[in-house]
Amino acid sequence: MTSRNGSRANRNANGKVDRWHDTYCPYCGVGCGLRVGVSNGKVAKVRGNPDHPSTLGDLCLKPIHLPGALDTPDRIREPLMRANGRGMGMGTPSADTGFQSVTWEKATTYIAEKLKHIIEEHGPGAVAFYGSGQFTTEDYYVANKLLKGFIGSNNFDANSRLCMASAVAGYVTALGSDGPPPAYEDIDHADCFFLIGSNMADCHPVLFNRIRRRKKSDPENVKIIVVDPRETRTAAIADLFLPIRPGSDVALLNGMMNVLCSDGKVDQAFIAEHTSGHEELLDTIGMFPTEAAARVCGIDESDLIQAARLFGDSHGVLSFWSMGLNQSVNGVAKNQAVINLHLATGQIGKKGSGPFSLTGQPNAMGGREAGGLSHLLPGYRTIANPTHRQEVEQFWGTPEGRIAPKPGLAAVDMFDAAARGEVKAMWIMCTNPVVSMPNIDVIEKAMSKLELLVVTDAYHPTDTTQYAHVLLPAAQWSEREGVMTNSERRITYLPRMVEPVGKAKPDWRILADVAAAMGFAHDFEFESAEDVFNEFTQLTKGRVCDYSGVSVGRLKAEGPLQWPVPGADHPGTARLYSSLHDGRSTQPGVENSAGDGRDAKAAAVFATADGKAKFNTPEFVPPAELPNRRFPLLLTTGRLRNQWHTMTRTGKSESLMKGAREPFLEIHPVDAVRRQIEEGDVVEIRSRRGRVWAKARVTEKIREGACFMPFHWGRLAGRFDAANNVTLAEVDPISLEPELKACAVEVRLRPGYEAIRATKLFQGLAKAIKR
Ligand SMILES: Nc1nc2c(c(=O)[nH]1)N[C@H]1C(S)=C(S)[C@@H](COP(=O)(O)OP(=O)(O)OC[C@H]3O[C@@H](n4cnc5c(=O)[nH]c(N)nc54)[C@H](O)[C@@H]3O)O[C@H]1N2
Ligand SMILES: Nc1nc2c(c(=O)[nH]1)N[C@H]1C(S)=C(S)[C@@H](COP(=O)(O)OP(=O)(O)OC[C@H]3O[C@@H](n4cnc5c(=O)[nH]c(N)nc54)[C@H](O)[C@@H]3O)O[C@H]1N2
Ligand code: SF4
Ligand SMILES: [Mo]
Repeated sequence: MTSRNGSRANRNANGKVDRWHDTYCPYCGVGCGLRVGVSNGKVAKVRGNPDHPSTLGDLCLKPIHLPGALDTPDRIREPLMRANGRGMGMGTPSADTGFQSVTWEKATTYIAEKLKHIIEEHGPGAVAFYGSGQFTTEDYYVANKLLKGFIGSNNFDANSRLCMASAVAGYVTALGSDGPPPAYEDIDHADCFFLIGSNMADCHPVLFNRIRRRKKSDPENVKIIVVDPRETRTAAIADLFLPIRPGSDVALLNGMMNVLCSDGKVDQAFIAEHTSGHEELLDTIGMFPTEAAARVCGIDESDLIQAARLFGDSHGVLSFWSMGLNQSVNGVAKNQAVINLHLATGQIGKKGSGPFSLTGQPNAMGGREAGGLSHLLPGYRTIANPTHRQEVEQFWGTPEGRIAPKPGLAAVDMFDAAARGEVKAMWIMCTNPVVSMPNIDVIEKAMSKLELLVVTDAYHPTDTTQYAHVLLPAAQWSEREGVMTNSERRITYLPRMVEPVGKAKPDWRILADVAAAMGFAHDFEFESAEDVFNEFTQLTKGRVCDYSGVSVGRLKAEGPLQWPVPGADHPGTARLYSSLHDGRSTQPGVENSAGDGRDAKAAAVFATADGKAKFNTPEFVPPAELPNRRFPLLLTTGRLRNQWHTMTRTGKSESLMKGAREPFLEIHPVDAVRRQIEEGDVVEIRSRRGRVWAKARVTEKIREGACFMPFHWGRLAGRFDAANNVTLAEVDPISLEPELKACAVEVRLRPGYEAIRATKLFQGLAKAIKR
């Protein structure tokens, strides 16, 4: 009864829905398949799509509330420009409406002329684009093609820099290529889950439910280890919970490796045939006796040893991780240290096993494949590689040498350069950096320094749109078609289900129009998103992330496909590196050794020079800012179950807002008592960079010495509501991902709050006496 081609007539009794479409969730990287009911030209109902192979109809609360958030009064309906061409200065009131509506033609011409002028005067390096893992693959592709291939600036970066960059670097340095090896179906086969730095229960709920079902199906034999400084809802299902000190993961992981080695729980044959660097690793690991490692982590040595034994004794271990590892100055090493555990035990490429880094955003994965960071080119190519640059230049038909040989600016550096006046023009699309970047003071400074700030968003005002000189209306989810790829490498087509509000257009289309206005019309002649996708897939042919067998037609007819899909009749690939275990090398992008006279089992499987995965020697580096007498607590930041990032959509739902209407701080009772802080008090959290106010939640679920705050609120909500007022922009030296999970703070009652508390106390007493 269901056709997968995006639409079907409604045959059930629900008279209100005119038609149903199969699509994909615009929120997290689980990438659930949705079935969406449209009524009178509006999205009316959101359900799970039981035919989507990744999630089989499961979904969480967030997308169910999308209908009320899509066509709201604060949607941008037309292109807007400042009357005087200037943006707001710092500290200008937020509800400013000094915008005039203009035609698309006027906005596009203005942007193109202004960009050309800035490039002539200051060179292409003065231009930067900042995009998003919520882009479609087509948006990513066109933005990168324009900036890197035609303007000649590599300054395209995305919010994925704050998110996945450490995972990308971890995979590349260990396996020779990016790309998470396992699939979701491995959950049903694993007997050990190692969840580290990930609050899956709140942030990847549908996958978490699948793990929970697996545990329930065999509670005795399936073991779950959770590593997090906070006792989250994820920790509630753990057999072993390790509440480590923020930032101490490498010590833990190296300590576990030590146990595996000394217990003889490693797979010697696998190590010998398929890996390099194990000897060097052993030398470093020797420096992590379990006792010292446990001390660094602030946990019992016996717990560390038990974690290693659960890992080493299992048949299939799946590790899941996300921001607790990635957002750290030690982020790449943390990724490498997890992958090492899998290489040492041969727990990769086989059913029920593997190192699985979770993507945060719905298309963070597609962005990686489209080359959506400042050091990447499409098809898992890199800027630094001259052959890769040449291949892409030839394909794009752009002059040789047009792609600049050096990686562009990564997010933190990009905004710093703008604040210094070096980057003159910035185009921000599909992200809200004035809330989500660390140390907002610097970001605000950058915003007000720019000569040209173009922002494309669906809503206004946001913390970022209020600074724009030119504000462009984006057609958002449901109003534009495109392709996205989820955490398990599965590619889903999203149909356009309703008309865009007002004059809104898809991001890729706006970019292509500006490209044409700059004089590149011939190279951006895309009629549809499908045209863009078809061009992109050709650039992946023969690469590890091979999409060459994928077409929009196929996705509509057959449903979602998992890359690599190296041919039009190839069914897609559940698991990377599976040939490790069956003696055949079928990994695309890598030599197949069949017939070359070598032992098939020792075939080159990984995309490294010698075909072997590499043990790196991750070194423990403590957080950039350690507690001291002035700032004695370590603040970590993160997410809430019912909110999405800067709340431009989830914040519009009354039921999603329930339970968390204002910023709060989780603090341990011992730390609270020391500061005379009680449950519900409004506190001020100060760091070297700024301050933020929040309601205290006194709880033993956070480690003593640490505290936690969600980062969803920005300054538009209240000047002192933004967690990123206090965070620091120190980055991992390899991935350039900022340390959003640890900064030194002090907490006290908010100045002036004591009087309020006294009054409250008095009123309470008065009430009690009356009764
Ligand atoms: N509801 C909801 N879901 C989301 C999102 C959302 O905004 N809301 N956003 C999506 C996106 S883009 C992302 S990136 C993912 C993020 O998904 P997660 O990474 O699961 O979410 P976070 O809350 O950022 O952080 C995860 C955990 O890391 C822990 N942590 C902090 N410091 C450390 C440390 O040093 N070591 C370890 N081991 N753990 C530490 C925190 O206590 C927290 O529980 O979620 C996605 N899903
Ligand atoms: N302190 C702290 N800070 C963090 C993190 C943390 O854990 N702690 N996590 C970081 C991470 S992992 C991430 S991913 C970021 C996320 O941070 P952001 O990307 O800044 O957050 P979003 O609210 O998702 O921003 C998306 C914006 O795009 C708009 N939008 C929606 N659909 C479309 C569309 O189709 N086109 C266009 N052009 N716009 C659209 C939305 O209205 C919204 O304004 O935050 C980072 N910041
Ligand atoms: S788990 Fe993620 S992808 Fe699935 S419905 Fe929830 S937010 Fe959407
Ligand atoms: Mo993210």
